[in-house]
Amino acid sequence: MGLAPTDPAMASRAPHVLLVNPWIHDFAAYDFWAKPLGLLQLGALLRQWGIRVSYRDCLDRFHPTAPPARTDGRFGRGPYLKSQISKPSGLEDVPRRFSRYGIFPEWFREDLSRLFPPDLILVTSVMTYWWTGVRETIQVLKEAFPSTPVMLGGIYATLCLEHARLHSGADRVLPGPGGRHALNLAEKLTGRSAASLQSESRFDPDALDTWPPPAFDLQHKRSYVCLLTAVGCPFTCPYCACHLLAPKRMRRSPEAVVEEVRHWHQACGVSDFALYDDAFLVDAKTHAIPILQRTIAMGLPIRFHTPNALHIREITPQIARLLKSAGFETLRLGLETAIPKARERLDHKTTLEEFSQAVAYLLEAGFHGNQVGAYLLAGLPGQDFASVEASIKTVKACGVRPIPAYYSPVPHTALWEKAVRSSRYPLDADPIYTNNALLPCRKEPFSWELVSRLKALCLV
Ligand code: B12
Ligand code: SF4
Repeated sequence: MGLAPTDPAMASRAPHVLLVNPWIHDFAAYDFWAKPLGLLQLGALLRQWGIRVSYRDCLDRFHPTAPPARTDGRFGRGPYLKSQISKPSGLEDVPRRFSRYGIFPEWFREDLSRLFPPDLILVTSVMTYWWTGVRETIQVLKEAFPSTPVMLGGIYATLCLEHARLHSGADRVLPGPGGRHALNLAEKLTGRSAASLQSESRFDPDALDTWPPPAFDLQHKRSYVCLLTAVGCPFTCPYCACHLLAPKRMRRSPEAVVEEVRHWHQACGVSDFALYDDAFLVDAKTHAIPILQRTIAMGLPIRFHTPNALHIREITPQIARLLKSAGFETLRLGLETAIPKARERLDHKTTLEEFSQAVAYLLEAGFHGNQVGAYLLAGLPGQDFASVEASIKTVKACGVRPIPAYYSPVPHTALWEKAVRSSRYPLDADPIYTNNALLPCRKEPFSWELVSRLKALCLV
């Protein structure tokens, strides 16, 4: 990627698209295996149609101007740079510092000044409550390239479409999955028909195996790579927007997944892989099991992490053994609550019996209790914190780590209306209030005392 002064090749006539991963504005942020996978997928698609792609990552921990990056979080994770900024209006009374996470604005401006002006800029977005970071990024892009159209997509853009149209500063907001958008944009940029682009690349937006591997090579460094083996989930949990973000379940072939892993390991020395799937273990017989078996057969010294949680119900003794042999290092399970009544009301993805059974299988397979974490939702509308404390104790009693997942209300989910009614903030007026760090659905103001108590209880 070009931080070097403008590459003369850039001045040639092939269309040029700049991809941008925006800053995060938040009370806290850390690179827990967080990469703009969707944006890098679009980059790979555009490139294969002959479009020149540049990439600027406002969250780059390995920026050439930065001091050597710390990866003290292990397995490739680590802290972002940060600069304190003023709190957004409405949050002035929160007793926490608010920061811009990522590279300093002057570095970003300098990087942009070295680029040949792009024909189009694509900006991604993730958490709804990070939207002010998106807006600031777009402001800087507009100063640098006033006549280049800026298009915004991604999760915030999809979940808060009208808000993004009004407030992000983008010229257009393109919600939903990106494959078709990429094709339409490539058609306009290259002047070729979508049909000819598709037949040349055999690309079908609805067939994941026809997508090229995400363009992780555009990053300065790959301390880990994120993998997506399938999109979509058969469940519709009331707190989750998966059904909206990935309405159709699509899987890649086990061969393609394993080849991608081999490629990143052999070509770039990547040892850590974070699985972004919503439902990796669903239909395991034809999906996860062959992927795990092929991974084991490759015999590479690699590790896998599942920050996005595995489905507890699908964990059998065989799957537990395969996960262990394939090099799974960090396992997260989507338990959400361990209170029997609350469990039944919350979702249908697991039961407490299935949880303790799955944990037993994992421990028998050789996982250490510290490697296995159970996410517990905290701060749900009307939730009593004593129940979170009780869940923590139950999880600990099973011999694995409880991990509180502070609830972030998500528009268009079944729980949204209740969240809006129970929040002390006007959630539907501004996505900034959906920040899980605020515990926005509690009537009482944010309390360090409560968060510290939960943290202390979770210590093993
Ligand atoms: C992976 C993931 C994470 C990763 C980090 C992801 C990241 N990059 O930061 C981890 C595990 C760390 C994480 C953590 C959390 N997450 Co999360 N996470 C996801 C997940 C499962 C997948 C996101 C993803 O990368 N998908 C794969 C890529 C390929 O998709 P994509 O980025 O959407 O890109 C596609 C399109 O959007 C589009 N596109 C993207 N960019 C662009 C740009 C343009 C111009 C165009 C045209 C198109 C386009 O094209 C792509 C291909 O189709 C989503 C759920 C989901 N299914 O989307 C939840 C989700 C985003 N997470 C969510 C939540 C709640 C959280 C947590 C708060 C959980 C908790 N309580 O602790 C934390 C917060 C972390 C923090 N503060 O840093 C919520 C969002 C909440 C919100 N209010 O926004 C989601 C939606 C899940 C849910 N509950 O519904 N998460
Ligand atoms: S099982 Fe997980 S990914 Fe699927 S809908 Fe429920 S929370 Fe979302």
